[in-house]
Amino acid sequence: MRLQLQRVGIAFSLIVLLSAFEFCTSNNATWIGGRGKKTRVVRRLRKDFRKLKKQEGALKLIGGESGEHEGNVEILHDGKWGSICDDEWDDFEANVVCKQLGFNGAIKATTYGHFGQARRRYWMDNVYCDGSEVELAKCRFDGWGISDCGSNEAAGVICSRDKETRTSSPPVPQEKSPKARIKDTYLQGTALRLSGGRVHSEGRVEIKLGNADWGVICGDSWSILEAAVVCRQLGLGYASDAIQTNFFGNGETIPVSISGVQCNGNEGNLAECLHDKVADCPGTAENVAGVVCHREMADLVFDHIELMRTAHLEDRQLYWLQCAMEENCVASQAYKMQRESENWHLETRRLLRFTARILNAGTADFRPSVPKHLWEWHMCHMHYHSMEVFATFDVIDSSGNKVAEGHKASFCLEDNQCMPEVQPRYKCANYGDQGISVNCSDIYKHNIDCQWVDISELEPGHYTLKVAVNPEFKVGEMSFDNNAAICRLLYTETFATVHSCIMGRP
Ligand SMILES: *[C@@H]1O[C@H](CO)[C@@H](O)[C@H](O)[C@H]1NC(C)=O
Ligand SMILES: *[C@@H]1O[C@H](CO)[C@@H](O)[C@H](O)[C@H]1NC(C)=O
Ligand SMILES: [Ca+2]
Repeated sequence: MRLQLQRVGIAFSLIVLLSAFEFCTSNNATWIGGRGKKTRVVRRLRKDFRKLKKQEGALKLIGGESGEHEGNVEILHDGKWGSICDDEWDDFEANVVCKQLGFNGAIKATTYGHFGQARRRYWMDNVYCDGSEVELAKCRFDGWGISDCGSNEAAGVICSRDKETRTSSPPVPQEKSPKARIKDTYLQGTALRLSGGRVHSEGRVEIKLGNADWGVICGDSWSILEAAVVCRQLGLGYASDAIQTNFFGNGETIPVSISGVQCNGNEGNLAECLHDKVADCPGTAENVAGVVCHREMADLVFDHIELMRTAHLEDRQLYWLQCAMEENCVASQAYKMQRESENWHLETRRLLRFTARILNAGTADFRPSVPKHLWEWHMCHMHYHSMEVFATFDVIDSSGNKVAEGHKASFCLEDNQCMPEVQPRYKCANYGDQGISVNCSDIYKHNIDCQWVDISELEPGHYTLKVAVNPEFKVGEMSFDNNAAICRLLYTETFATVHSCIMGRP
């Protein structure tokens, strides 16, 4: 990176120098002869400069089977293409990649060499984007070429197929197809059934709209919230999975009836939910909504009383936060200090610490969304991480903007405290099984690493603190209405209090 910057830097200084020269001497006739030559040099330098700028950080997709919109991601650095490791790779990074390549966004982030093994050395590992970056190289990562990944860990993307129309005028906001309530569009009523499953509590979702034939539902944007409504309506309990697949039979033979179905998750009938007025379903055959329902289900409840009781400030030197930095638990400003200052480890960060206590009040164990063989070993904290985003901590200002960065640390799920007659069963140590048993709590005490929000850049004032577990609804639960604590945060120069918490959705 440094080398590249130098080259860009030199080219840039030369342009400045020559332009200045041109200005000083432009009145002197004897220079006219040399000027043509000089202009050419300037022009060439400018062109080289543009070329350098264009190439460094450029992306391409490799190994996709059904088009240019998918593949493993490769990035150009220092004139050479390299692969990207899939550690910490998720929708945020995939979106930045797809947008940089001119697509509207990502349908999916792929991992474990979905599009084949990495063909080249890894240029980037542990990439972390907050979603606002215009190119992948602007996201945080371990440094060019620093990686501990095997060749089967190539990161990839599947981008939304319609290319953004590139115009010179400022981009027009993408027009979302308008939505309407299903029951308002199909006044003759609707019916629902599952088909193609191995058991009756799973399958692709089929819907009958009025007198029309049975059809399937487009899998785009299909989530556990919509699946929960289907399971409830059919009397099958709770949704443990929302699937976008043709696994439950060949979707091609059945027409897609509706797309863009969107529920709050608490509706009793899918007809209460919204859908696209004009159906639009890219990749129809492999993109059919399915569900898996279960009668017994976990239900995480976040303990907001414990949060209020334990919240406090701590100022800590970066020297003590190196493990935390490795796990992306501090704000980006800290990484900037590390890059720019020799004595970065003497700088202090201000942390808002608190205890997160999460009870499973459901009827089934809460298990991580990622199977054990895919867990990530985190050297710093000496345990495996089983879930990419188990909890989010956000500080929000009065206009609704996130002002302190949430973090992306994963968690190690275990039974820390159980009700009297319940035996704890999940333990992180020794590659133990991870999970939270019914009537047990997983507790992240305020004094452990990463159990904080980095508020060093925050101005004193009144804010909202929002702490949420299972925020992306990756694992099914009985209810998501008790997964978040939404609290008031008063922050002065010297202290912070968290109060007036209410329970809510992530
Ligand atoms: C132009 O440059 C010549 C030689 O470098 C110098 O002798 C002369 O004084 C300059 N004339 C003006 C108008 O700057
Ligand atoms: C969990 O606790 C609730 C209420 O205290 C109780 O009704 C339920 O039977 C318990 N479940 C298990 C599996 O211990
Ligand atoms: Ca819950």
